[in-house]
Amino acid sequence: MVQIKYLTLKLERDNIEKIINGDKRLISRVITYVENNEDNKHDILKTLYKYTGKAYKIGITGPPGAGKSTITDCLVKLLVKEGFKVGVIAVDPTSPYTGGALLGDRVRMTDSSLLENVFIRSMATRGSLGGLCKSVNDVCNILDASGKDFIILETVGVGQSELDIAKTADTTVVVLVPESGDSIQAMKAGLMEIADLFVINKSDRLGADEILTSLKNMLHLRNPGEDKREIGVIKAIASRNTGIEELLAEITGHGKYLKTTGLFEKKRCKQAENEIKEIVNSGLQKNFWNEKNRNLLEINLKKIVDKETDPYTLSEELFGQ
Ligand SMILES: Nc1nc2c(ncn2[C@@H]2O[C@H](COP(=O)(O)OP(=O)(O)O)[C@@H](O)[C@H]2O)c(=O)[nH]1
Ligand SMILES: [Mg+2]
Repeated sequence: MVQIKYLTLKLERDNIEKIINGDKRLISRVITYVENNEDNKHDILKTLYKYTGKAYKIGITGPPGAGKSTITDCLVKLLVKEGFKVGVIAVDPTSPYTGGALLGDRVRMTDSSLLENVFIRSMATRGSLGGLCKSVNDVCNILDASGKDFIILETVGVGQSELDIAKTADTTVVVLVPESGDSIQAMKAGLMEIADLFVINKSDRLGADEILTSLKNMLHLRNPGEDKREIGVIKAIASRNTGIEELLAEITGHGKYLKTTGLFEKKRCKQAENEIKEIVNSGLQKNFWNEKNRNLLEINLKKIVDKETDPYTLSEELFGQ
């Protein structure tokens, strides 16, 4: 309670300005506060929302071990070198980021400029996916309000969650490796649909050209939808910092394409729609499973197993019908 009071009070005064100017300690505290599902967290998010909208959001997804974190690491360094402020949200428990320290120093840059201009947050993939999407959106908004030019979202591409999280990004990069060759044919349509750009990482290994060809063939068969642009496929060796400048050029190119065709605004509207649905869904869940309904469920479980009642009737009772 003390913390709530402190934050709300401070937010009304000068701390808003500190967050907007990128005060790391305060940003960390606000994120933790929001992640912990504190009751008045929406007050904070409401206040910060009007400062959002400036950050360009890059989603990086793909199978575990494909090199997403290594690519993120290189990309962050390149962006900072070009004078940008960057936020990273890693929705992957195995991501090697700790307290702002990035992986090995592959690009010459003083640590202080990284420390000053980069904010990294790892998020646990705790339990429910729905809740996770909302938290990612919340953290994105906080980082956006804090003046980041780019936000990189790293998600491990294994299920529905990263497809949902990809909806948050302006440009979604799907990372594959030569070993993914066989699975490309079987690749979920979903992953194909969310990709604005492909990276064949670990091109130092055998099979990179083969996967490049089969991917391009597949992309020709793809239903282009509204986005008529040809999808870029880039080869990279992230562990040697190779292909990263090309990747950034493709991302920037995609962003420009979206803006000149009017698709960007549409995308942002779609993102807002998804965001609102996530907030409403999480609110419904929270309100619905109140003590009364949890008890009603509890006392009826045995009756369902004994066939004295059934799940359908019980759901109707829960809905108060
Ligand atoms: N041979 C090779 N190894 C790489 C390359 N990029 C990353 N790696 C290595 O692959 C492993 C997994 O990388 P990581 O970035 O953690 O993958 P993530 O799980 O997708 O985030 C690490 O040991 C990296 O050093 C590359 O281009 N070539
Ligand atoms: Mg990773």
